[in-house]
Amino acid sequence: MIRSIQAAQRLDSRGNPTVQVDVTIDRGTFRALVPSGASTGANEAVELRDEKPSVYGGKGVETAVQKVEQVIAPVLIESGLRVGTDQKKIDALLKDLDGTKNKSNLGANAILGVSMACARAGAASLDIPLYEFLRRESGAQKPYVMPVPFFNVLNGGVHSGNKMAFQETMIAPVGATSITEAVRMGSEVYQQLKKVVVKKFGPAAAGIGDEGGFAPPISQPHEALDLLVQATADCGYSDRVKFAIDPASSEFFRNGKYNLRFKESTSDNRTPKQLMELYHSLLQNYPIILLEDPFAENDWNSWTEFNKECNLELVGDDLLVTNTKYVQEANDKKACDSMLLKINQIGTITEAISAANLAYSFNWSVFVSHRSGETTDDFIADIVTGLRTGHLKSGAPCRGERVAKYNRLMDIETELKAKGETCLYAGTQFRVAHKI
Ligand code: 2PG
Ligand code: MG
Repeated sequence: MIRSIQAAQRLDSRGNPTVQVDVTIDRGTFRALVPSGASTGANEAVELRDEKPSVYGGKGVETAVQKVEQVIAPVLIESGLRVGTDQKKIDALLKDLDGTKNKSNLGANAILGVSMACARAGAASLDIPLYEFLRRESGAQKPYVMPVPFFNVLNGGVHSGNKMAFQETMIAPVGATSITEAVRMGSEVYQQLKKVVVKKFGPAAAGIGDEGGFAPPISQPHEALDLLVQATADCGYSDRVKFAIDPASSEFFRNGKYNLRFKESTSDNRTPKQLMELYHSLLQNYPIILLEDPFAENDWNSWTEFNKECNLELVGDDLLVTNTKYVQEANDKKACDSMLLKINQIGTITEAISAANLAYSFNWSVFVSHRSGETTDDFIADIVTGLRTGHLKSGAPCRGERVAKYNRLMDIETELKAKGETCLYAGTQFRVAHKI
């Protein structure tokens, strides 16, 4: 029985307001905090903001807070639905109560906070960890497979102030043997990268972007990758650490062209064909294993064409927005072979799980993701474990809201091993961890 639901306006990692929800059952009170993106897809569920310019620059979420307390709480409590056994019904009720396609009525931030807090309360009511609750919700099989962490150590795009158009350049310790070792390797490369960056650009270049990665004065993707080659080699990890890129290209796609200097007053416009050639040359010269949003959310033809030519993991973020409708469309068009899973893109845990299961049914991979505006809530660490997606990205191994997820994953690994549960590490199998 849900006794009460309370919400409050709190801050995210960028200092903007976000929604916090507390769900109280007999066992106690269970909390969730909602993340928020900057490079958002046009088809994402709608985040309700107050739009009062004089308060928090228009970014307040008091309306969403009120929707939780005044609209959602009375109906959900009155429904008699139980956390633990009724998560799917709770999420369906939230969706119906909103009544719109994109959750613009109650706000995906209000709805997601309730959905997450109910899942947490549900796990507690069954006396099981959240990852086990989510595993049961999704129907994933055991054994547990710990994910490869993809650390975004160089920040560009709309996440930093440098000239780099590409948003994220990541390192992935696929050659580790556990999440704990993977975090150590990621952290060592990150610390070494700082030295490489400072040596090359001076101490001021050690400043970091929204996701905790460095943002040195570079503008070309090969410059970012060269820094990573150097730092991983210095650490002796050249064979065990691979790279990944999320250009977040919807941000710089205008009139059919990709402007690689969109953060400057000049432009460097590339046709989709030219951008494809750039990717091919990067893939040839660097150990890149994953490419996310290489093309814009409405440039479907380029996705399909590129997907024919390459066999690295091609992840749809803005393209799919964790929504079964677009996952289906992308499969029909053979546009990509992996779905990025961001819970706030769709707004309920059940719908996010459905999108992941649909992706699996197409033999795709699923890559779990944080948002650039994060909180200390570590929910996604349990999702990646429960759904056995084999990999996640949660930014650099730096800043509290980023490391909260990596720390939680190490806790889960320790806990599973202590219980004598089989607990594998996805390693080079990260794309097919759900089938191991
Ligand atoms: C992305 C994300 C997370 P944002 O594009 O994948 O890294 O950024 O949350 O700003 O959409
Ligand atoms: Mg992305």
